[in-house]
Amino acid sequence: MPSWAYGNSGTRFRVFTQPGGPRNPFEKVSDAAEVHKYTGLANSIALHIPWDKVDSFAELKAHAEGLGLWLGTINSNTFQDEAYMLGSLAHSDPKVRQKAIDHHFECIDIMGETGSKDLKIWLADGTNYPGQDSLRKRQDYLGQSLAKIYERIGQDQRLVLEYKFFEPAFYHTDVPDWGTSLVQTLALGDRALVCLDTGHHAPNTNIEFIVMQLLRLGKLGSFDFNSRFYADDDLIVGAADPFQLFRIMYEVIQGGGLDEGSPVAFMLDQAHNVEAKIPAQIRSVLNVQEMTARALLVDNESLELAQMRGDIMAANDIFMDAFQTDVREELSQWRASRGLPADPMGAFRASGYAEKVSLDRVGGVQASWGA
Ligand code: PSV
Ligand code: MN
Repeated sequence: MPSWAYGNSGTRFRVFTQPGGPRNPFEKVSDAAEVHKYTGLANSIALHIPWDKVDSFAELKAHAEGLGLWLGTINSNTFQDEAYMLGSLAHSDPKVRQKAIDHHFECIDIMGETGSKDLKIWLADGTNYPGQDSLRKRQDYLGQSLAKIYERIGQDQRLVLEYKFFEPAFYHTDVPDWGTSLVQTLALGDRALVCLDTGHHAPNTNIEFIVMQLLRLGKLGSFDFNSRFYADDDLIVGAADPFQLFRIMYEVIQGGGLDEGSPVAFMLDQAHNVEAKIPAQIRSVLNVQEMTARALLVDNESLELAQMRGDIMAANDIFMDAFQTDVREELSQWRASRGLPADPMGAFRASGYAEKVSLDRVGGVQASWGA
């Protein structure tokens, strides 16, 4: 789960507040623990630095562990400092690049304290106008900066490089696609992998193909799950297109991404601008579970036979049969058999947690996207 999903967020038009919003990383962790409590599926929370900087990460870790969570991926942030207006790791000024590299060193130090395994890098670097800067030089600078960061990470740690085709840069982005992330991480080494954010592709991109290819190459490090109707909407995963989520999970399963010891870290990266945040995270986790369960139902033996016969319609029927199977009742039973509530959304609503925190959290400033 992303810590930032619990704070207020919004668009450039307005960031709306919600009653009971967390005011610091400790309260974000407490909210995240609610999601795990009712789903049994989300036992880790990723932090964003500097948004989640605290005086003592040991204390934050103890707080998380006390609630049954561990502190997961550390996300760097080189997109909110004045110095980064024209880029960070790919900036043409070596002083700005060094500042961004130093920020990543700080993130690596924090990983040592939190016990985090992954350093996730997403860059806002890019240009708005043709000719604004040299595409080629920036790519070389990026490679050099990443190499310095990679050198610092521990043997049991990884660097995951996230791509995004546009925004905030509109003409070119320095890591726009999985190909660029792949070549940059291949140049670094085995502990550098690609992060696939499902919202970071042009409309109609076949994301499951990318999933298949990265798994095939052993280079899929992590997911940022969310869904989109138009741009990088960061909506609840599976809300816009459950069938796409099913197809992605099918390729994950086929490629060994769900196997014991799989290198794939499954994360949500969502912003709940107007909906209640904890229920939105519960719904997201359940959507992934549901589409995973359906994808596990594909009769692969019959599918392979149909594929070998060239029987297009039979193959498609087998695939669609699994997608169209309602697994909700069986998942309720699965939960009940583990001492979890059969209906996590209902159980959270009935718990009174939302009402309680809105009464308790008096004073202070609510955390929001950017703090
Ligand atoms: C960028 O759009 C992104 O997907 C990256 O993962 C950032 O760290 C995150 O969103 C911040 O909201
Ligand atoms: Mn992301």
